[in-house]
Amino acid sequence: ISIIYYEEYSNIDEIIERKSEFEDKKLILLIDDDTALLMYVKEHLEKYGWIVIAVADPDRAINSYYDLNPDCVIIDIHMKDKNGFDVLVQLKEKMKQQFIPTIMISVDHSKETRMKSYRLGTDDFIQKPIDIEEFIVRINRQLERKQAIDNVMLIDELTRVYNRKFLAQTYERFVSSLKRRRVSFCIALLDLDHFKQVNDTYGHTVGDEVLATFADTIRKGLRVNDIIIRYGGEEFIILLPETKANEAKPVLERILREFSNIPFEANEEEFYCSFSSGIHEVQSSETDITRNIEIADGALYEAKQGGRNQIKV
Ligand code: GH3
Ligand code: MG
Ligand code: MG
Ligand code: MG
Repeated sequence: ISIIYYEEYSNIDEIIERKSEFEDKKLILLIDDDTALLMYVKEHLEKYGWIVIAVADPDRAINSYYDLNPDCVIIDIHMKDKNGFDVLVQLKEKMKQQFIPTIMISVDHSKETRMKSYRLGTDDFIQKPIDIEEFIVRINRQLERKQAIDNVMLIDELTRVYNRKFLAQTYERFVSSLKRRRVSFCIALLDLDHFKQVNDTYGHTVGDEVLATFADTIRKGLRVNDIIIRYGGEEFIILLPETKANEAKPVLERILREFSNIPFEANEEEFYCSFSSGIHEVQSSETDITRNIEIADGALYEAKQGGRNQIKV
């Protein structure tokens, strides 16, 4: 990473190539034709723990937008070959329904320029010369807004795990690191056993409690990098990075033991639940998401056929 840090400005290809290394870091795309400013800002922001992609060529930034997938975009309004407003409009088109905060920066902070920026949909406007302390605070505020919006959009309310919308992008990330670094990952499909009976006997509210407890138990039993997704009503998908099937199985078995020992109470009665799971280790020779989920589903089916309350690979 240190190579990228102190270059004059960023090597976009290298950043795309190494993106998975700074997955947990915020990525800021900074577009300005003033390379001295790029260097100055980049150095300060990176001290703050963000990754800054500093580019002087706006078209290059626009063309690599999807690969970079930044958390915040900062655009200079007055550039040699291109108007920052046009860059904003073009990027906004690419962002579609996704929320990515944008900040316009300019020496010209006339009301007209500011109003035009806001009308085109920018989230903030900061005048040059840049006061770096204030700049950092305002960027941070935008990053927090984005985080809050992402959390609402991608998290299932009942179980507090990711919803289905999060699956495709996470899966693609795992596949790209499988291809690049040859590290396998596993998909586990989990489905509560006889859950319809729980609802029928104790009611939907109790069923909801069981679901929430199920998700909590999965969460407690996993590592921080494992991803839990509510795939359907009482069906969950876990993506386990850098994990082989023979490593995933004992993890799931421990979660199953844990969960099946939790007493639930309803109608002055105590009852227990269990789940079944199918695990599949994704291979670089077959990376299609639908196909791989199908294979995990096949293993889940076997677990159900084998009497439920068990894990199959
Ligand atoms: P199996 O062991 O074969 O999986 O049996 P099952 O009864 O769990 O399977 P089935 O797919 O027939 O039933 C799933 C039930 O899950 C049906 C549906 O009412 C219930 N369900 C789905 N989403 C929710 C939810 O959000 N809350 C509650 N309480 N129930 C839900
Ligand atoms: Mg300029
Ligand atoms: Mg089901
Ligand atoms: Mg079920």
